[in-house]
Amino acid sequence: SGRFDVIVVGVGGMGSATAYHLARRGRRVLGLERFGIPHAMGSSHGHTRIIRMAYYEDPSYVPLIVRAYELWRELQRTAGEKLLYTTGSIDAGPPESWVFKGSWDSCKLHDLPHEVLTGAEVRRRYPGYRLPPETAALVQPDGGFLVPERCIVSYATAAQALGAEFHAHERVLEWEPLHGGVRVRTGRGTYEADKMVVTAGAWDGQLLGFLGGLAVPERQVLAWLQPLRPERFRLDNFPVFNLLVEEGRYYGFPVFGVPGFKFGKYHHLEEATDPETVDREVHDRDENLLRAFAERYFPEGAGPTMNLQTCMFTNTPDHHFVMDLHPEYEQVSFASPCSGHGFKFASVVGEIMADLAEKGTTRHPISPFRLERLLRPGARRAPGP
Ligand code: PYC
Repeated sequence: SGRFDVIVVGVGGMGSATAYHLARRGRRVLGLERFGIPHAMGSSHGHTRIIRMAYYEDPSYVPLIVRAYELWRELQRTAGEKLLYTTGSIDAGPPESWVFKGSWDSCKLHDLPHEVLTGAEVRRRYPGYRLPPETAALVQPDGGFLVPERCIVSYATAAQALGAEFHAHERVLEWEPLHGGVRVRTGRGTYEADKMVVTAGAWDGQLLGFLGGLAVPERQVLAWLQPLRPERFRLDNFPVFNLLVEEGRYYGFPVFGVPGFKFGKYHHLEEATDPETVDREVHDRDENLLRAFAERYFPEGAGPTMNLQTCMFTNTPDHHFVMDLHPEYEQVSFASPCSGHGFKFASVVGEIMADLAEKGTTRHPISPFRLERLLRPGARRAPGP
């Protein structure tokens, strides 16, 4: 047992960053993680995570992603390790689609460098791609990917060097508010702190009852297929993508970390799940759905299967983030139901959560991500078609 300034529950992408920012500000931090640091049971694994500046989901994410890039680059310097790979990003779909137009709007609004190409032009420049010729594609040069496991290790290591304590394989069983603090009981001990930050991803809803129905875990599946033309799926000639086609919305990466081209479909089979019982095996129906996409749009990327993995999204009703103070106990704050597009923001979410824990407010523009909007009727629809 012991007394801390802040207890961070969940040491994945968001929690490791939160612990680091708090430790850097001189706070005594305890990070509690029920699995290992890092682990592959939640939403912060898989070798690569897209980062992109053009933000079709809503341009209000752009100021946050600009700060996230700064913080990732700072972490790279601290860690002495490359964590962020810049490949450029492509956001493509029918010319009137939210993916293409939303991305273009965010570039125009925030004055981001970009180009607009047709599917045919994309194919000439990046020959691994075979998009329908009439596709509209926004190319943004800052896009790329992060190496999530290394980001977590780097934040945790830097936080430890500043005095943060982490306990892995220690599950939080219950917590209670105290006058001026919190008490947290785990499988191994009881701890008290002035503040608590919950960044437990798919487990947020278990720890914070008010998130029930507002942060719904979903099973997700990723495939890595060996490219038949490996020279067309390399870091230097294959931008990460978000692509809306008639089969749905997909995303993908050049070959990195696994000898295969990685991609997935947003909301795969639309399987709401429970993090305790989620099916982490991959079945033929999962692989068949993904392979059919690659065969049509990236046929030279559709060779033998190299890897298949499951992961989880934690979706809010409108698929925008939620990060805020607890509605009843201001000594408790939470983040990370990020609806499948959050990892890239972990660095800045860590800074925001450190602000909320220290002062209850932040200079960052998080008003679109407050809890209150989800409690209002009428604001609940997911974006997109
Ligand atoms: O934000 O580009 C993204 C992304 C891809 C898969 C999940 N999120």
